[in-house]
Amino acid sequence: MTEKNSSTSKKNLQKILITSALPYANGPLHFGHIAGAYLPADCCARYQRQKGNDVLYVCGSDEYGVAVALSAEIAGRTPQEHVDIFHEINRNFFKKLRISFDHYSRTTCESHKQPVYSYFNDLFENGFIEGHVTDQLFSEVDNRFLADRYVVGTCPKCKYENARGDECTKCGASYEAMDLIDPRSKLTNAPLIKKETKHWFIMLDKFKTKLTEWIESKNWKPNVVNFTKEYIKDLRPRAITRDAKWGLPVPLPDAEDKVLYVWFDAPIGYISASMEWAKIQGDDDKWKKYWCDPDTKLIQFIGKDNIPFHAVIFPAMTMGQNQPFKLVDELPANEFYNLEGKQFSKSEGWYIDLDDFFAKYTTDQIRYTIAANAPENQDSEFTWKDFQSRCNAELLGKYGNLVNRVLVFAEKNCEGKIPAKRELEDVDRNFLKVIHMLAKEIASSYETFKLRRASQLIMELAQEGNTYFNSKCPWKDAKMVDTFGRMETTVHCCLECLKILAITSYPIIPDTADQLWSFLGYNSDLSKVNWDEAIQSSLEGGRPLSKCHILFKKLEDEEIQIEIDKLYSMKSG
Ligand code: B3M
Ligand code: ZN
Repeated sequence: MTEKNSSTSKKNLQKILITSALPYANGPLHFGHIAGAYLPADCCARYQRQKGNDVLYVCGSDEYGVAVALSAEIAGRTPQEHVDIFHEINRNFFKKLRISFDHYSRTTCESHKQPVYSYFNDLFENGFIEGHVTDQLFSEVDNRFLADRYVVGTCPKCKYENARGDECTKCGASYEAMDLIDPRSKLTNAPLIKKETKHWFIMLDKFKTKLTEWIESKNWKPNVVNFTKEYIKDLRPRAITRDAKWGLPVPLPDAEDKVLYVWFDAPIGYISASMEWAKIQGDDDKWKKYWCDPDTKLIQFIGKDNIPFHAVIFPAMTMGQNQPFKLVDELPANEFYNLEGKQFSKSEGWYIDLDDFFAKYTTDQIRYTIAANAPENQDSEFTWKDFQSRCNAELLGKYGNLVNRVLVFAEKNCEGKIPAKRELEDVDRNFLKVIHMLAKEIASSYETFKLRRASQLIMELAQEGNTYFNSKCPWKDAKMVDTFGRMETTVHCCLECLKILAITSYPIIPDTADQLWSFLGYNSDLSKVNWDEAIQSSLEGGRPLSKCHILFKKLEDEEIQIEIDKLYSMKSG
């Protein structure tokens, strides 16, 4: 099989820069995060690499900010100790899920400072950052200013009483802590007073016209575009500094004890991660090839709560600084992915123990379940029953079943080799046409970030194979000399279907696809096989197949019931 750096695939090589939101290194991640910004991005990266495109996929831990400092304080650790722990835990979780970052960095790394300060200094010199003395919330008990997550109070919008200092978990409003009604300290519950302090603001209002024009050209999901347009209507200066210790110091003389707001430095983390990647590649400037070329396509995967920062604030910051950096081209923001009707929450005992999960189930089982039910246009959820039926009825019943019956049959009746394709009947021609059409449709689903659709089509592909195999009854043809050739044609066409199945399912279930690829007797690395070339090239009759084994095991009702009982007992415990 031809590999991706052959001459044909080099022609329309597109540079694609993919990012996933940088997760805070202040707690373990769960499948809800994976469904929002990681699995969809990983499938996109894998697919685009298969298409022969030049992909750079970066991410990293978001390590500064008040949320991190607060949870470190609660855990009795220094912020650095705290992020060291969760950076490692989350990195391993991504590995387990086979998220194929080209680089996973962290915002406390050395290479992060320079681009952040260069953004800040440019914006400052260009008149887009201004300092103003304002009232901020001060705790007399603790003798310190408290910001963002250190503050709780009543939401100015929906009047929810336990709203966070920077956003309301109930109605989703985002605001400044000063806007809260009856602000209190999250740590001591003490009431807070207003006290004057100097802060620096990014003058977002100055970008209004430019942002409005820019957003017009975007063909994003309606909810993303509508949210963004609304947000742009009411753009006001926004504080980008905090009275805090944990964070990057504000690079100005009169800014002692002040650090940059985490949402100022975090998105620049996409750039610094790329810089760090380039260094590791031994070519310090290689990142510019992606970030500074207008022909690069920048695709940023995020959860819906991050839309304002990626659709408005970071683009404004980028417009106001001096480097020719790319603005986001595609922003596939996903909705939330819950657990049996409620948000995942470790503290409330509403979660899935991951060590336990991976001791029993495979990465592909969860990847497929999430993809098939991805929160693309509305919130969706993981339920144990859905997991069971995706694994049993789809992965095992359709995909695994086809793989197993075709390969076992070929082993027995075709000496374990790919049989030659003999004379085609209408039914064969039709089958080949349908499966090649499905391959095209799957490609366009990946192209447009529709994982639900891709998963569904993959199962249709497998089902077409099962139906065709049944309808041709190759076991009957194998018994007679004059129909033996007909049986060989059937098996050949089924193997063609399996080849397409391996290639097209690889972005979602890479481990399974790899195995299927090797069952088909290939020793090439499927991740490096060119999508179009491999789909178009015909199978060579006579080439040996490898021994196959069972791809998926059945999940029994009893074991799923145990999981459900455990979830509810953890909750009540
Ligand atoms: N750390 C927020 C979040 O996890 C965040 C994203 C940063 S992306 C630059 O919701
Ligand atoms: Zn609210």
